Amino acid sequence: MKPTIVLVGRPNVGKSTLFNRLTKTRDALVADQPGLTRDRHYGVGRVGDREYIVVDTAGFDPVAKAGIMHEMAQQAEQAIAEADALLFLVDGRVGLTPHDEQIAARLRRTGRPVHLVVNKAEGMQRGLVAADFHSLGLGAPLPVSAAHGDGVKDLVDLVLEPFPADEEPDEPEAKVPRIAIVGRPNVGKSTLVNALLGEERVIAFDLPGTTRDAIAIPFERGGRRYTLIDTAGLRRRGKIFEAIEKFSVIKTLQAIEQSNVVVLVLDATQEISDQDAHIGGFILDEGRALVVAVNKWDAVDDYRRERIKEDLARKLGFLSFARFHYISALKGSGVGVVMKSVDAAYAAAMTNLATPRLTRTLQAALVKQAPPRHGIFRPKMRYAHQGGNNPPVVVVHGSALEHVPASYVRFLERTFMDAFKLQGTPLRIQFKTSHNPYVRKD
Ligand SMILES: Nc1nc2c(ncn2[C@@H]2O[C@H](COP(=O)(O)OP(=O)(O)OP(=O)(O)O)[C@@H](O)[C@H]2O)c(=O)[nH]1
Ligand SMILES: [Mg+2]
Repeated sequence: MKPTIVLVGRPNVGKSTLFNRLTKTRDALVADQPGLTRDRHYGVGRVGDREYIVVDTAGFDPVAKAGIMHEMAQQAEQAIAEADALLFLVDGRVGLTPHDEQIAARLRRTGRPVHLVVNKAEGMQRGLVAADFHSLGLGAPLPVSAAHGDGVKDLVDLVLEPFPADEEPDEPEAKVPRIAIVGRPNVGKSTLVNALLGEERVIAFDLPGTTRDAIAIPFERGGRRYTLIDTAGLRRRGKIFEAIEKFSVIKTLQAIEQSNVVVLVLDATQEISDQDAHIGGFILDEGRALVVAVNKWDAVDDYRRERIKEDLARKLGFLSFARFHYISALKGSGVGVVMKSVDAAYAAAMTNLATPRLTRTLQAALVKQAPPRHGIFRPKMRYAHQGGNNPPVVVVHGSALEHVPASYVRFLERTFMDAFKLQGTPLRIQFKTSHNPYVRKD
């Protein structure tokens, strides 16, 4: 499971700047989708092949007690409680302030690992800029420049060091689809899960791995086996699931990351919110297979049904690779079709794409529409092969491919998805500029 790094510090120390730097490389791997706005407080980053979740806690103030600041502070408190590592940012140009001391005192009480990061240290002497902050009693201050990148790579290496790298799960157990059911509070996740499990008995006991792992619950339905990831907003109490009061974005992200297929539950009686869209954005960013269940369909009239469909097309258009189902978890209607789509989405996510057919599809796409020339560069695509599953990755070989625009990448994605009839999973294109075999490199 990816470790969660939470950024804390008083206003203006550079949390958002560091957040952007920590998540930038990862975002660049995913083609921009129209209509997709990323939540600028939660993101996934990577160094080498190590990935991590980053949270920017803007507005964290241990003394704020009311109003919107209080609301934001609560979110921040929750992120701090769920952090694997805390990065406490201070401003090396301003020096130590009383506010820093208050935050430090608060962070020490959490008992979580805290790294003291002295930002805006570019062009300053490491020892000098750090000296002021030893008195916080949080260990050696680490000077960085979020704006220029100095020291950031070392910082991430240090922070990630205690966390084991994820191993690819490819035991037979990994062949059982792992399903996460996610959504905002009160959309009906637990009702859906209970409808899903129905009278079926849970076929094994909970399998907690480490304490950091989500709990996985094996079950059987229609003769097929699945594993349900016990998620944010959902906890098992005896035999049934119930909603827990606290919605956790971090736990939602972790569940998405640990699953093969996500069922995103929406509430037909409510507007589609930014939070719904942001969760959808994470699912897309993680490349997960997806089924959307628009719940409480029994509780809305025809007028409202039309409105919600328009709303969905407008706000969640970037999830059009997924099947949308209109269901009533309470009445048990639509649950079967959701599971049918889960099966189809899983199959699509795990499909093997034969190389000759991939290359033929690529060539047909090139005939239909060649990638545009970019200045003096003319991208050339030669052949394609599969580079992974869940999501399926198509590796395209050629030259000058760094100049292919995002719109053309999306055209290729659509072409491959149509050709292979992939329903319910996103697909990634990866470009490889091949070496010229006639040029010796010694
Ligand atoms: N010189 C210098 N300036 C920086 C650095 N990092 C951030 N800044 C500047 O500091 C200011 C605040 O940066 P933000 O990233 O918005 O700070 P923040 O902690 O997110 O602020 P709040 O969200 O208001 O709590 C901006 O003007 C940044 O350009 C740095 O490494 N060096
Ligand atoms: Mg900020």
